[in-house]
Amino acid sequence: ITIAPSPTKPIEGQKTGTSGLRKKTAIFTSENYLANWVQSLFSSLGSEIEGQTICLGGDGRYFNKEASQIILKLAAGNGVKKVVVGQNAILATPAASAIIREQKLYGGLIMSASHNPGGPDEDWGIKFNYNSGEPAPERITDEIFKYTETITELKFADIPDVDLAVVGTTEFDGFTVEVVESTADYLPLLQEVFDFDMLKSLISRPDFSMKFDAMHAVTGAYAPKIFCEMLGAPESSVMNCGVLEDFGGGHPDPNLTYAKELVDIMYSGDDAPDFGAASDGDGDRNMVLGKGFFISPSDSVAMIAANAQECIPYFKDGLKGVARSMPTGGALDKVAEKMGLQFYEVPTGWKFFGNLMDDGRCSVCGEESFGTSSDHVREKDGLWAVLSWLSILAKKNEGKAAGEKLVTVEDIAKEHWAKFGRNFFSRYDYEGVESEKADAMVDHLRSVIASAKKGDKFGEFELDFADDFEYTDPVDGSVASKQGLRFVFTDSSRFIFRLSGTGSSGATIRMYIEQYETDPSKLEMDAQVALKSLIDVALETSKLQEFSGRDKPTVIT
Ligand code: VG1
Ligand code: CO
Repeated sequence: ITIAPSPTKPIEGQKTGTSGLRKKTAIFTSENYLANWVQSLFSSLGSEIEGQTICLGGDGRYFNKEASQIILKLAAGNGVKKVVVGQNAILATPAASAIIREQKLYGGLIMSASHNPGGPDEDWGIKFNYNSGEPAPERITDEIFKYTETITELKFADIPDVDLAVVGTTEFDGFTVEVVESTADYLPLLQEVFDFDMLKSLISRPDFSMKFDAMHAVTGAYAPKIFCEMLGAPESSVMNCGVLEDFGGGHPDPNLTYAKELVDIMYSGDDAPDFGAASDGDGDRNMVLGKGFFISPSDSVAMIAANAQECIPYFKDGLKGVARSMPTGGALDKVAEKMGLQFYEVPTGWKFFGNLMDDGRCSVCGEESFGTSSDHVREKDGLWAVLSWLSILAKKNEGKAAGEKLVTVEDIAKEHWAKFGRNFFSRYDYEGVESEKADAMVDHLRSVIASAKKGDKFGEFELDFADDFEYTDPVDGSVASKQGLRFVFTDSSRFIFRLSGTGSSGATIRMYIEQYETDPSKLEMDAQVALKSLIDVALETSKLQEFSGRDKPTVIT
């Protein structure tokens, strides 16, 4: 291979956020923008990367195909020996994690802006996952950023574009590209984790129906195969499974606002399917619904954890421990307490779970942002969460005669609340706020925290403490600070504010509200009603409306 180095100059602002580098597509397609970041990644890894194998794939969004060719040339030019690429450059985020782990690769590159819309006028993104399949830790992303500030040269290999549409191997002198099916390693892994025969016995029942919405994003390359071909669901059980470069113009974020098509179907009355689910752009998020019933993600992880050992073969020996991100509702805490499991609270973003899993401390973890997964990979995994819920339903309905009433998603949730109490949870997102206004609100909240003391009254709530969340990793001692402003009250109610780190422009303010309830007469209340007074207190304390000029959120979860 000959290298045809090309000169370049540093480009400002290539700093990684919560999950990789995300910008408007037009920024990424501007001269050398992507190449600079990828070269900086390889440079920061130095001689470590030489002779190694990595994987490459993405969520199928606009620019992924062109980006793949740029990345392959840089990989070859920087001494990478081999790149395993998903067919048509498609790999769901958890599938990439599975490939890295299964094939013991050095790492992988995932081209995705996740739940952000795609297309020439929308978003693009990229992230690096390391050798246990986890999103690169901050020590690596910080290093990449340093290189982006001083970069002078791009080490392109002089090789032609590789056809990524055909499964097979292309050999160059000292560099190999292997195109694999998008389901490679991942599907076999899911078959090990779950009992597919048991799942099939539920899904093929005439008195059970489901609907999975791929939102025209990456799980479209997986769902028909898993649910229809392997588990026997009719074709009508999956929707929007064509993987489109612009996700059909939609916002591939599985929540009550952006997955409206599915939500309407699930709330259409008695004829609605018994189970509904959706996944995001890159297949790491999930939303789970019953017939006319929404499972909040904070509850979902807790309910999966509580039922895992009984219903999912992978967990037959019990869980090693559980973890959630700080803003996630505390339902999981209650499960850990009752079941005597190790419990961890980490900052937002999946990268913090990896160390705990590698160290054997945690099996199941989740975030309120529709992310749930386990240590079968080192990413959140939308299809895993969906199959987990289906496994719980399958187990609870095993042996039921035709026509007998089936245990529903709603039954499972209500039974859980009766046993553990209910953590009412809601998140308000204010998208597209001007950055200065959002920053001013954060400054204001910091000053409130600075003068707050235990016992202070916030409406009817008495303060226990208020702080800016800081996390010390119990495995490697690394510290992540300024991870969210939280106000915790003596009855364990909380509200939390943080700014999103996954946007491509402007600011998104996230407000998280939580209240714990054990009174049986209140367990089935609507979350918005139950949380009303705390929401009012949070809005008042933050002066959110005053600072942002917004009188209502863009998305409510
Ligand atoms: C959001 C979520 C966070 C999640 C991250 C990546 O981050 O809040 O929980 O891990 O997205 O999800 P932020 O910084 O915007 O709040 V995904 O599906 O992009 O990989
Ligand atoms: Co995602």
